Amino acid sequence: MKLTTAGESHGKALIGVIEGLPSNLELDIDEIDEFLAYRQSGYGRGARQKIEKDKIEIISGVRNRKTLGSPLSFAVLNRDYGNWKEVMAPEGCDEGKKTLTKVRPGHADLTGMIKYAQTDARNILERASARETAARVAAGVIAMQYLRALGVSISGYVKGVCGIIDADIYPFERLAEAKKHPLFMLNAELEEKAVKLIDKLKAEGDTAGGLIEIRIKGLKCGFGSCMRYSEKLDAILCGALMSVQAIKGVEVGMGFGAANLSGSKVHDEIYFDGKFRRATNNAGGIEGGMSNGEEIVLRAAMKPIPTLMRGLKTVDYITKSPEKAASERSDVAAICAAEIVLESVAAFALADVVSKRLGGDNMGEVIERYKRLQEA
Ligand code: EPS
Repeated sequence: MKLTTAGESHGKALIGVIEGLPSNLELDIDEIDEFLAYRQSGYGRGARQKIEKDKIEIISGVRNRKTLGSPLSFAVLNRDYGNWKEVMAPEGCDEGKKTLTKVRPGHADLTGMIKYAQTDARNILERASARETAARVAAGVIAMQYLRALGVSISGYVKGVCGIIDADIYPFERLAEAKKHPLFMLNAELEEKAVKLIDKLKAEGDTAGGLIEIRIKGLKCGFGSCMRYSEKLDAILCGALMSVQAIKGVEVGMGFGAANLSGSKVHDEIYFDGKFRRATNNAGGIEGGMSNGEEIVLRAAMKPIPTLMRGLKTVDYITKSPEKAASERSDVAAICAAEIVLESVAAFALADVVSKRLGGDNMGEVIERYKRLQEA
């Protein structure tokens, strides 16, 4: 399964093309729109989200809400394009308006300008922008629906905001509740603190990042490979999470914590009760690069948004003089958006792994082949 995305943040639309979907997958289009709305939500988002009302428009590959097995293409229109047409229109526009040369530390601006030989960071930031993730969410929800047909579910929540960390461990069934909360956190007291912190950072013209946990339940053992490094499930899933804007660290299960403990405190002891099971899940559901049948647990660290209203020190790319970095409007925190995006990219990456192992031209075939696999 392959996804190509296209589209600029203030261009006409975000576009996605998915290749490799089997036929007869029943799509819940309302759910796709629901996730697109979740991606726009969350405390700390900026004014742009009041303009956009993201919705998927499926263009091909689906008839009467069922996939045809042909490439599925879709668009998520940018409402803001109406306000940006005169500086963004592919058919001709005034490039001199809305230029950005006071490059923002932490953003793609400076390196992108050098690499792509541009004198206006707009030609970089329009694509580097996290608005691109709307297309990845739309595709990711389709992947979730493919996985759900096999009994595999994905969920997640925000575990921390700018140092306010929820150390509790929650059962999978509770995670969905998080989306009803302003910061997708499950501990109301910590969330209230985080909301106050975001208010403070906003007043100071500053921004926040955070920590997100993604979990996958119901995946049978043996997805991934211990034979070919390029097919290791942990590497594939972590690569997918790291491909999301602003993600700077990822871990599986106990992750970085495992480096500080001895083997007897890390490795999950095995028992048999009709199925092979582990007494704990420090491995996060992946051993030897393969799913082991336990829940998959992934965590990702998001850096603070690099557009600060107070502007960090930088230089102007053209004049080379010291300046404050550019800022027009910005999110203070986009941690909830990131949570939705991470669920989506994990789903898409996993659907690709599953479809490579199972093949299948239609959903009936895929489901039948999955059923035949040993549980654990
Ligand atoms: C972004 C800057 C902001 C965000 C945007 C990502 O956009 P604008 O410059 O138009 O205010 O709101 O994210 C989205 C538009 C979105 O839908 O996620 C950036 O610089 O990455």
